[in-house]
Amino acid sequence: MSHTRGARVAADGNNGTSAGPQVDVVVVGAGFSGLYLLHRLRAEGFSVRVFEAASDVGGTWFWNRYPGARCDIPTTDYTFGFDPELEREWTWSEKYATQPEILRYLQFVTDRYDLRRDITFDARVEGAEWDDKTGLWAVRTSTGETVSCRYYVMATGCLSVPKAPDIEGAPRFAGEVYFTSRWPHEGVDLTGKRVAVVGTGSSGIQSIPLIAQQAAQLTVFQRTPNFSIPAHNSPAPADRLGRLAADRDAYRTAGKWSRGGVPMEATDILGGTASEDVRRERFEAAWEAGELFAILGVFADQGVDPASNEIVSEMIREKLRSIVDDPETAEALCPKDHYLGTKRPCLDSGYYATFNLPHVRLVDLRKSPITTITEAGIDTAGESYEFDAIVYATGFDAMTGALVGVDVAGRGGVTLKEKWADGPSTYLGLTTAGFPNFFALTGPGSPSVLSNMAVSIEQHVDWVTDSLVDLRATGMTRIEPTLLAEDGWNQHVADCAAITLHPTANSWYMGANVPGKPRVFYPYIGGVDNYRAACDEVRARDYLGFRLSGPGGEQCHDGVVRRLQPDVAMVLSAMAQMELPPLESMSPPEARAFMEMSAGMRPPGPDVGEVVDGVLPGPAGELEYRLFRPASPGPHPVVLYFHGGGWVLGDQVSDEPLCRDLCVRTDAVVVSVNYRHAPEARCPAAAEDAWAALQWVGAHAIELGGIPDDLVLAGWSAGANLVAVVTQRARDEGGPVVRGQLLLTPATDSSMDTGSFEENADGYVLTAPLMRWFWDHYCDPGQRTEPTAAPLRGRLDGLPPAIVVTAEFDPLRDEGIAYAEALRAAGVPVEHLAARGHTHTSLTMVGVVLSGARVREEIALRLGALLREPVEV
Ligand code: NA7
Repeated sequence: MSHTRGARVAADGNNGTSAGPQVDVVVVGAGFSGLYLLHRLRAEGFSVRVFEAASDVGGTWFWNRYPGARCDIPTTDYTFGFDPELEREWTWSEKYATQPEILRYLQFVTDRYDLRRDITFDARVEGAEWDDKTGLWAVRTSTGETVSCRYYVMATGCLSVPKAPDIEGAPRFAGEVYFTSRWPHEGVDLTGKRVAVVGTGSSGIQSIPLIAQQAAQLTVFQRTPNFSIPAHNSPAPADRLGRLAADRDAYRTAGKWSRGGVPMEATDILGGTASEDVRRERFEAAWEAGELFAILGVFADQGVDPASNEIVSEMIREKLRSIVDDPETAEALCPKDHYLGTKRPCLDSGYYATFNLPHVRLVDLRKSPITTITEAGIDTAGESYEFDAIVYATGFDAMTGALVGVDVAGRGGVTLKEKWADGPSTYLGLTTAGFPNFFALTGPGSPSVLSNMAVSIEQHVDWVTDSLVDLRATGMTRIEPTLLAEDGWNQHVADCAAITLHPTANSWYMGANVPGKPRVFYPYIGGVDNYRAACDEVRARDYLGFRLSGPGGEQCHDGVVRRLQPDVAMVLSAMAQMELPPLESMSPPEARAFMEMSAGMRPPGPDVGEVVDGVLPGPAGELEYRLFRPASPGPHPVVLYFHGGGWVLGDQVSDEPLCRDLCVRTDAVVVSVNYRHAPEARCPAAAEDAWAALQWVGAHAIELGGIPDDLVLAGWSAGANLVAVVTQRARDEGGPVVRGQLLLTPATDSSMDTGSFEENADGYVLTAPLMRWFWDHYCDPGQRTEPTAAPLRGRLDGLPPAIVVTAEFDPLRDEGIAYAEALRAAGVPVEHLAARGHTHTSLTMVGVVLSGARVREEIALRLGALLREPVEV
């Protein structure tokens, strides 16, 4: 292999005259990502050609030359970090550099690493075809050249294809027309002109104050008001510069392992529970910082909790109202139709104050939509306007526009456009099945636009380059993800988005700005840190989810890199960091005290109408209960609930957040009754108590505010075991009436030898040793096979309908499934809900594991149907 630095000949020694490639790698685009990729690949001895449609390097920063164009990540971070020497040689003049300075920087980088000689400018890549026989790509350019290569990388950026103006009559306008994204290089003089700006995204918001300085009249056409905060531009921020100077590596590492690619101190303060003073203080600090990640991180929960988000949103609106003189204009500028952050917020320099100028006017298109563009200007429903120039700041076909815009044909001639017709599908946001040896940098399914692009780009480039080096070292020449891995990643990307407020917005993150574009959440919102960890893990697990082949052989470690729900993973990792002692290493009283202490730190669960504590008679003394009543007028159906805790831990309040959640979602009275615990009272004491509770609650439904005979039993874990046991007994003893049973991750058998028991023996809170500890305390070995302990071994016909919920990562999963199947076989109506990516405990973590809410909603729907369905009694 030729590893000559900068060689034009492919690494397998071929010059393109025989069956081999002309170059190892073709890269499309010479922006931040294409430049760094070229540098790294070349340093590793690969031959590379870069094609760039523009006449020079720069990508986004070549094209977007509108007045006021700046980066919106501080230059301390929006910069290459791969070479300390480079960092020493370049000093940014401002906190947020202007487009000309960023372009100069990229030109400087290009020259410093002598990159130009491998870049062909003014050459647009129009098509790329994979040949499965030769294992090569043929890349066609607008200059008529076709180049064969082993690997094809699109470094085409996320916001590079301007959205076509989708406004009726646009071509008719006879005056000057400008697009912020294609601003003339020689600049534009708008002095003395009547100018319209259409669009108030980042480009509009950055350019409007400067256009206003020139124009005689400026009319801003706003469809959606956007959140914007002042950039407070200045020299680069002293605190960040100081940290960089003190320890550059540590600072850069912190950026790489941060959520957004910029070192930030994460907060755990929640909007709802913070005091007014704390809220104000945190907001003002973020406003003063003038940084996107600061305003998006005022509270830990503002991206997921509407109420928390609204606190920050309203504070921004207050600021805006205090800046804009005319109250009607101020109100029209106030964003109210989307949550802060669900459309990319802007950083501005004097945007809102611009509307105080006498020659600047805002037209609210929500009130008065554009009907047509005319030869002379713009007609809205209410008025006709005449202009000398129209500036469109109407955005981009983001994330996928540039990728599907090229005719990329993979195996069997299927194009990327065809494959992605219903939305992008990728593995790690970098690769896609059916397109071997193809990589997209900052593609959909990667953090890209939600992150500091500079950091994300370096991570992508390093991952791709390192992979190509690995392939070469092992004699592999093909890499392609498997469908299993890709589907798993798509699911993970969707799971991450689903717990946030993002899917609620009509944003370009959702493809909503381009008519007909599939509505999915395009970027990966799980964080730069988690993304990097996933990519690293794929390599560390020897290319998990990829099929590799070549002269060196073939390999495929198929699998899914992220299977846990993202918030479940976060909780598990936080718990792992606490290095808590295992419960089974404690005595039962110690374990109970520990559980009680942890319960004190969790969110309380939703508000209910009323909470009533009481006692009921049990076989060995009183049993305490706590009743949760809905706010709606009663009487209500009744859910008799038994808590989890392995028959050893817990009481009537230990599952309170879950009980409140059930109460609110089902609009039923939930009565959570305590029972005697082991080892003090061993099996069947708990089941005897549960039976007594059922009889008493059944007989006292009216006093409790319930509807007689409208009762279901519900329980979690050991509590679900008790539900199954007493439901069987109620059948045998002819009452009380039980309309249904909800078994949430139930313990149904004592064998402890199922596949799920083995697979999930460790690491998911309920471990195999803990489960053994529970059984040992609860039940003598001789009794464990009795139906009073192991209801799976009981008679199952004639039981009321069941809702069985199992969690994927739960030792008890298979015994839950077995119970559901056995019930079904016995003729009992069963709804089985398999909670994907959940653990034994995560579904009960109300307000913490947000992904559990979807499952609880499903449960409530089914429970509600059982409760309200008229049945023969
Ligand atoms: P954006 O953020 O997509 O903004 C485009 C703006 O143009 C936005 O206000 C749109 O309103 C508006 N728009 C788009 N089409 C129309 C029509 N037909 N009529 C009226 N208004 C329209 O693009 P930018 O270039 O500003 O910013 C892109 C990113 O670049 C930015 O997030 C930073 O990351 C850098 P809408 O919101 O769709 O109602």
